Amino acid sequence: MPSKQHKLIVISNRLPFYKVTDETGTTRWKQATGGLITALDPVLRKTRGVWLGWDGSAHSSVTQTPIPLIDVREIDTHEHLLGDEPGYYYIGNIPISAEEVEEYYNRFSNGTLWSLFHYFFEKSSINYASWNAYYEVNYRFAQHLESVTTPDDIIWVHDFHLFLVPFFLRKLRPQQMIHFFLHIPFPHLDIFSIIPWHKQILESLLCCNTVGFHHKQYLRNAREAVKLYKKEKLSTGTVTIEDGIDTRFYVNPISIDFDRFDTTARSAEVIARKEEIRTQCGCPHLLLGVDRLDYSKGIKERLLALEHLLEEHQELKGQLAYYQVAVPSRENVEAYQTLKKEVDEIIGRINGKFSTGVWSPIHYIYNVVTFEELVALYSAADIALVTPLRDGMNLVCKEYIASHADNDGVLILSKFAGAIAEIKNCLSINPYSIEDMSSAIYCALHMSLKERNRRMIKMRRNIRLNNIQSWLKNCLDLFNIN
Ligand code: ADQ
Repeated sequence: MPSKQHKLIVISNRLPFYKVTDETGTTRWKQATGGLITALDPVLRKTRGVWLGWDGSAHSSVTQTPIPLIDVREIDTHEHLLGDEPGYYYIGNIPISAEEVEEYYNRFSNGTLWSLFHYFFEKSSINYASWNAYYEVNYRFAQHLESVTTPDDIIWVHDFHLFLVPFFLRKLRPQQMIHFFLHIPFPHLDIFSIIPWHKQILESLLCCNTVGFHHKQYLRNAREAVKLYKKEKLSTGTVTIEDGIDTRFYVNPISIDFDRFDTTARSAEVIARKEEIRTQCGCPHLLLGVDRLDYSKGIKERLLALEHLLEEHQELKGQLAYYQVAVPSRENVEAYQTLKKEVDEIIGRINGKFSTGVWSPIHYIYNVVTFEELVALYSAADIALVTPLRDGMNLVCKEYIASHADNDGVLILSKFAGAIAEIKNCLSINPYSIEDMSSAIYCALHMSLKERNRRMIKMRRNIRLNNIQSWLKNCLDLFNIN
């Protein structure tokens, strides 16, 4: 754990709490969840650290006065989503205006960077006004960081929304320890260099003491980009980077709180709910997909694979049900609105084509589900379909494994998910091939119990060992603050 004089300061686009306004107009904070929050909440509580980020709402004023730091005990919702961890930390809410929400968040972060870094360059728009807003907001984040930290603190910047924060902060604090972790893929140079501002992004990464990636290929791609960038710098002399910073690139795949999923899956309530789901499903085989509704997750292609399977194997009609749980995501971005419409249409078409009076192949849950419900769904599912077209890591496949305390279940996993490097006993597929996915599902449906157990036991051993706690420890060891 960080020592007293080296306080850990986390900065990410979103805070671990968000604001909701109820029917009476009263606004209150709610605890958000997710892998990063699970990992960092306990360490920040123990060390009285600080988490800076945005609350997700459009602010009427973004003036540069110091932001107040809020003690999380004051806003504790007593929901205990993360358990009963003692201690406390502070959050600082960085204001973003309505126009910046559109330009910095919707357009540049999600419309340009997310799409390009996931190899969807046809969905990516290059827009100078959005870049300017991204630049401004990143600058503001760095200024707030400076105002609430000391040069002895350890700053940990997370993800693509904040690529430029290290650059601005290094200018303000030449001696500061600055670390960065990228949660999405770092693409090949051919893709990365499409961004007119790719040199600024690299320059900023090279202002960090360490930069972490989920997969060795992302690290290789980043190194290639740096190599080219440094050569360009030497030949043109136009780019300046901070001298004297030795930036260490490393690979440390993020994971999940294995014990939390495992313990919940063994609880009487969740076992009862699992049985209920199986009864409601009414078929011998339950298949499951859990995703943010994002085009990178390959949901459309997966549905088409199921359609293909049912067309090829008429005998499977009435024998399987596919549950698609989708959490609404980035609903103000056009590509996501289009995707939602397409998914609705495909599901309607497939159900229309195959349903009988008593059976429908696809069940669609377009909502956030509680943690216990999620674990019950995972443990009820015979097969998990995790088929992203591209994914930095993907936590869903690890959550599915951790929820199978019965050592049963088959994981079908895309070869384009970062998680594929660690999970060897899945059925690996090409998510662009409908036939490949369809045959993998067929194979999973016919896999013997012995083979399912053999594979699941190995996968569980791996994820139990390589969990969120070990991910965090590896990072903190690198920062020399354990
Ligand atoms: P995401 O793209 O959000 O994360 P992922 O890693 O799959 O993708 O995490 C999604 C999370 O949302 C999972 O924890 C899952 O349980 C939860 N979830 C999904 N649907 C839900 C629903 N309907 N209800 C409740 N919870 C739901 C980014 C990168 C990933 C990387 C992570 C962490 O894109 O590649 O793994 O960060 O670094």
